[in-house]
Amino acid sequence: MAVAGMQSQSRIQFMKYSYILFVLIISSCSQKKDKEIKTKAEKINVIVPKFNADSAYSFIQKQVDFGPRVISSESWRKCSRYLEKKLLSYNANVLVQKTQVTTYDNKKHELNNIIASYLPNLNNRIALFAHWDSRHIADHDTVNKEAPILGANDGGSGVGVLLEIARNLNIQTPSIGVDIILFDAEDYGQPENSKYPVMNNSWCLGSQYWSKNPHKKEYFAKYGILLDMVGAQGATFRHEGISNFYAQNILEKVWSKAHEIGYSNYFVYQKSAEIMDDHYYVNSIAGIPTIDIIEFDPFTKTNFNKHWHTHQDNMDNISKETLKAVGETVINVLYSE
Ligand code: AHN
Ligand code: ZN
Repeated sequence: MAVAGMQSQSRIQFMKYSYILFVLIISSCSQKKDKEIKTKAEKINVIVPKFNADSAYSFIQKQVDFGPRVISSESWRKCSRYLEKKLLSYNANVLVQKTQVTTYDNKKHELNNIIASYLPNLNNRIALFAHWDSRHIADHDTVNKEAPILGANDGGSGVGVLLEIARNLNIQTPSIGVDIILFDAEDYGQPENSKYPVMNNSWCLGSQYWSKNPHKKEYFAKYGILLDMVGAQGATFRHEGISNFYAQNILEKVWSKAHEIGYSNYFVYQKSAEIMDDHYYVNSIAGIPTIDIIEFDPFTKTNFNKHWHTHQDNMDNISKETLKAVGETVINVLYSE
């Protein structure tokens, strides 16, 4: 009896231990599974920070409040300092690249390219561009043609979107390096019927300088996105000719992201003419494949925004919905890398 009792006791003990072992194996298996699912989910669902259009709008207001940002002017100087400080406050590495230029009207001007870098030591980088100066004349207006413009959309909007992206880059580190490059003197180009002798390459002086003298030796970015006139109500963007020549795959990448997140009304799959803009020099001199997201208006003669180079390019020309469409698209592209 005693032997038989012991036998049944040890059988019970054996069963007990095998049960514990069984539970342990099962739970460790399911833990492993959980982990696998989590890493997969983390890879698929990258958390994209929220682009705030009110914030982008306020950054445009701030620039416009300085007055026209015409190169070498007092408003221009104040705005340059504001942009530098703002980017520093978002913990970027900030560098102001300064030089002197002679414009088509034979004047000497100062030029400040403002460059903000995130994760500067990474080789895998994306460059985001906009111009921060505003035009010295209103040559497409009917009145006050000689007075400088506020350039809320033309100049202000691209910078506003990029400042809001900088605010987000500071909150959530992306997996690639990002450079935000604000070109100066894009808009001091020679007007039509100018009394001065024709000057080639009179536009985009800041991007020409930077493309020949990048802020860092051997600087390279795998691609670039230029934002120009990205704030007007109902704006549409097409596959601009120069972008399509140098960086068709980047157009595809950006447009498909825009469609994926619901902005097909803004980003139209249609080719448009070549536009001389900062990206031309970034592509042809610096060799960085770069696209231009620039408004295409089918109803104007120039195909630019209806208030282009007029005094109506003020805050009334800015729509938060458009800023959101562009900002969310670009930010989603960045965080999908
Ligand atoms: C042309 O006038 C052909 N390009 C000028 C591009 C531009 C001016 N973007 C903003 N302002
Ligand atoms: Zn312009």
